[in-house]
Amino acid sequence: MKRGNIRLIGVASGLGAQDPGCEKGPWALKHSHWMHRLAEVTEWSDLIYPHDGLERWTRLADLAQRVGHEVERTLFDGDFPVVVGGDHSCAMGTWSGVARALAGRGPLGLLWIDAHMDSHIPETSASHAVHGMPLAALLGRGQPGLVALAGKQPVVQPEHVCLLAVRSYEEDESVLLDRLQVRVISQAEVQERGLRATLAEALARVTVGTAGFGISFDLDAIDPGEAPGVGSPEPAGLPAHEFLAALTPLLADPRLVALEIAEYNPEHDRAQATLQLIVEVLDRLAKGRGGHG
Ligand SMILES: [Mn+2]
Repeated sequence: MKRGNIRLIGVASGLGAQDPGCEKGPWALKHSHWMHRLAEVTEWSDLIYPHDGLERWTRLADLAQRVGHEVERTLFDGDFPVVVGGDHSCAMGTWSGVARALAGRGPLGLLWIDAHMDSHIPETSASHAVHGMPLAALLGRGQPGLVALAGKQPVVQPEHVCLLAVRSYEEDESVLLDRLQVRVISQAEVQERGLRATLAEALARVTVGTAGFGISFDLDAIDPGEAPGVGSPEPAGLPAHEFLAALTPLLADPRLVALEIAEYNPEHDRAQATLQLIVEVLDRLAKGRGGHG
């Protein structure tokens, strides 16, 4: 059976971030010459922009709804969705769309690769930046308009979620994830046990008892020396090369249903290092899924 194309869904929004520069990320990727080698195995949806003139929560909820519909339609067409942010608040749309598409087949597993926990609720967030909240919303916690995006809630069950490479968070986030019993693999634990062992555990977590799993990859998980093009860099992250090698089998895993790559900020990139990292991930995804990228 022919496997579907990879459809890139660019979310050109920095509405959820304090530094809105990542709104330029999808456009920069789409028009980069590095994408030429993937032209035969990928196709782009029209970039999704936030609507003007509405109140911020409403704009974010509307944006997430449109992202979710595009993701759902992509899966319905038999293609493989890759959401390219934009700030990480796009995740609320991405994974609610995937969960809807999987409904009836079983729950969604979600591997969240990120320097942060993204598990604030509005009451605990000093910045009120929504890109610090998407995982809490997907777990059914937080601003009602954002939590209800999936149509049913929560989008993911705590036991089917695993965070990896976390090294910067606030107490309230950690308390919430602990209470929900979400598995958090810190960057310190990755360093202690190794990337292969921790990724293997994470994969088990998101595949046991699920109908498929997704990967939400915040580029700030990678060491900022190698991926400087992000909005909220955190020192001492994952080494890019080793991470790519360890991630490659997951990108080829038939249980993988969608991928998200968030927080690419071309204004902070150096020598297009972050851009090239994204292209490398997409290339490995295309090869893993039987394309010829
Ligand atoms: Mn994030």
